[in-house]
Amino acid sequence: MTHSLSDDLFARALQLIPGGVNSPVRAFRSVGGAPFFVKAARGATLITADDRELIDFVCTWGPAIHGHNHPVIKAAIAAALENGTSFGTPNPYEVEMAELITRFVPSIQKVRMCNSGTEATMSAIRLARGFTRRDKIIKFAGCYHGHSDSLLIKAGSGALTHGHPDSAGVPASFARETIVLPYNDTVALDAAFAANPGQIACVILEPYCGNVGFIMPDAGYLAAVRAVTTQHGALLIFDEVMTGFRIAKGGVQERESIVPDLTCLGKIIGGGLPVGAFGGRSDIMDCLAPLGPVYQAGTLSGNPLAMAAGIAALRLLEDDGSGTSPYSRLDRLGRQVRDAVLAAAHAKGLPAQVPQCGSMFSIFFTATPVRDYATALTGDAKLFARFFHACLARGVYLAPSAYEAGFISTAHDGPAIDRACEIMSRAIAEL
Ligand code: KE4
Repeated sequence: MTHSLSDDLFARALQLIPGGVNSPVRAFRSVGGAPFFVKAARGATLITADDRELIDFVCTWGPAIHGHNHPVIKAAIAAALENGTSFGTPNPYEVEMAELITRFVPSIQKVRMCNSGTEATMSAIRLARGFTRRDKIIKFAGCYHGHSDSLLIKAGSGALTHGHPDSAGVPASFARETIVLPYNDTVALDAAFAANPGQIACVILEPYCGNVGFIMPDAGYLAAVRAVTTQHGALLIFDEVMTGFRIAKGGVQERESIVPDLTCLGKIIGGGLPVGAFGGRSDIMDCLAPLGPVYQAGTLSGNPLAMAAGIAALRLLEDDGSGTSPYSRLDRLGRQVRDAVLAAAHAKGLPAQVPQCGSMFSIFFTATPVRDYATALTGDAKLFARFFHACLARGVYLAPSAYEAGFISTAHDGPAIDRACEIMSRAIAEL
């Protein structure tokens, strides 16, 4: 076994950083083995500390929709850097970002920037509780909204009862306020509202799930969630941290013609730098300090470098100089991956589901159609781990978990997608 620079770096990291990583999923715990370290990235490619080039289907978990280190985004950051890194005051970039977000996503009448998706969803929940003066919230099994206490909760026994902590350190009193239900189940949702009349502040969901693998809603499900929240005076929060500007310029809410009350954003709007945002109806957003009683703040919120990068990324979604919409190209690339994997699995006699929409996809080795957390678990995670490493050995990096989504960038268009599909097909054939 050759000794690698990544091995050396990981050994040093393990001494000083819990698990050797600054975010758990990077540790490869669910697929086994040790993570590689990346020293550079460009286009569809990661360059590891040992100079291996990998075709990347993680895209830094979503932000790199234009590929890594896009020259236009890089130039925007460099230009902003000439004037400093952070002012702690309002700056022109924040206004331009707010104008772009509210134009791309019309349900967002006002928006507040923050520094991560976790901050965005945590703040949106607090705002919903403050606006409705209710304490309970509903989330769905398999949906991940970052690591704030109220959202690290899984279904208690009998999903209608209160949740219990999904992490040590979350007080039971917090968990009791979070109801966890099955996704794609309108009966459970109606029952939860009936069992908690006048107590539910909001329903938060990933309208297309990207943290349990990729799962799309049944026809009519999102409309049913919208109807029941309106009926009971609860707010509907779309967590589009992952799907925002990726599934469509206006996110899932544009594609599905659903108008949520609040939307959480992140990833793409930072162009690769740390950003989150939440926004929605003005009457709700105006409850935020300094106007209203709901407090929310952030030292680096609206940071000029992050705003400049995000503005460049959003503008490229309108026109990246290719003469065609990035979304039609991204969907073609997504279908190419889906078709290649399904064909290879079929040839091998392996049951597989490859849900895909645009540039998001995932691969479940199961014969069961995957429509929620329970059916996602029917996927053979051990087989996925073998597939993951077979691809990695041949130069393709998939998300290091059977329960994550894959992401494609416009930079994959061309030789990279063809080579990646060939590698994934061969990896399946040799499983
Ligand atoms: P961050 O706090 O990681 O910026 O965002 C949290 C978050 C909120 N909502 C959705 C729908 C998300 O997907 C995320 C974060 N996604 C994970 C990927 N599964 C980030 C990767 C990680 O945790 O390292």
